[in-house]
Amino acid sequence: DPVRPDEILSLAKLAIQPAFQPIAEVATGLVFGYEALIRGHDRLGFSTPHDLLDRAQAEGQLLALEQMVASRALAIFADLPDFSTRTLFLNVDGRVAGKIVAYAQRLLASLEGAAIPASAICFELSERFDHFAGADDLAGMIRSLKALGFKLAIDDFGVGFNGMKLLCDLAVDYIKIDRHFIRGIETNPRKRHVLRQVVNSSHVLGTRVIAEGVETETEFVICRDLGCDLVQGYYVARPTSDAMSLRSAYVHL
Ligand code: G
Ligand code: G
Ligand code: MN
Ligand code: NA
Repeated sequence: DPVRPDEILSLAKLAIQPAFQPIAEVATGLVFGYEALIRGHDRLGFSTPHDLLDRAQAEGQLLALEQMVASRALAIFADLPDFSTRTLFLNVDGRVAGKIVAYAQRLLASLEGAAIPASAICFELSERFDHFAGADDLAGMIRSLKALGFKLAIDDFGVGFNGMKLLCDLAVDYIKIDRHFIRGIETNPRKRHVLRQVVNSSHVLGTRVIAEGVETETEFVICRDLGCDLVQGYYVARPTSDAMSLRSAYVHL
């Protein structure tokens, strides 16, 4: 259902400026894409992402907020050099699961204007919220989004409720391994075993693996050696709103 003008007006009191965090290809150090992360403040000051999302939800404006983040993010993305070779990762809250397909269809129009193909956009669906599994027809929703040309990722993989089920049931393009599995991986062989198996299963299924929250060189090396395709985290780059620092094609790995 369409966003009402008064919803947009109310959200306009918030200054929303997404930060971008690069996601790098392990094999090359090439910047594969960016995750857009909501950042915002109003006259009361800065709010955390969860606070912003919860407040929007309480006011019935969560979808409108997601759309606002997406449109700001698209504008930043389309301004980057070589954006046409990169992917923009957009988080979508599980609480708006039932409206995602309509949202994605509206997004197509903005994408056309910016000459960005749908295949350059990857929606991150968090495993953390079981709302996605509660959506009437999750597999149908994923198929619809894929039919429109979009990419899909399961976010926070491993700490939610449905990760294995989602991996089995759905053809997603990426899983994003939650940073819980990366933290301390150098001293925890159990984490290394689990990550190795998840990577192997994913690859057999045609899904690429993004390791999140990679903070140290040691963590990076282990993720690389265990076959992760892509890495994201402070070791690679911090989220930033400074467009200049997003202009380089490579990160140092
Ligand atoms: O950068 P960080 O602290 O910003 O993000 C905190 C959490 O908020 C993460 O789980 C991230 O996925 C989520 N998040 C960040 N931006 C958005 C957004 O635009 N929409 C949704 N639904 N979640 C977001
Ligand atoms: O849930 P999601 O994966 O979307 O979370 C993204 C969040 O992770 C953002 O809050 C971002 O700021 C944060 N983040 C990104 N890289 C790192 C990292 O290396 N370590 C930690 N602790 N958080 C990170
Ligand atoms: Mn995410
Ligand atoms: Na995550």
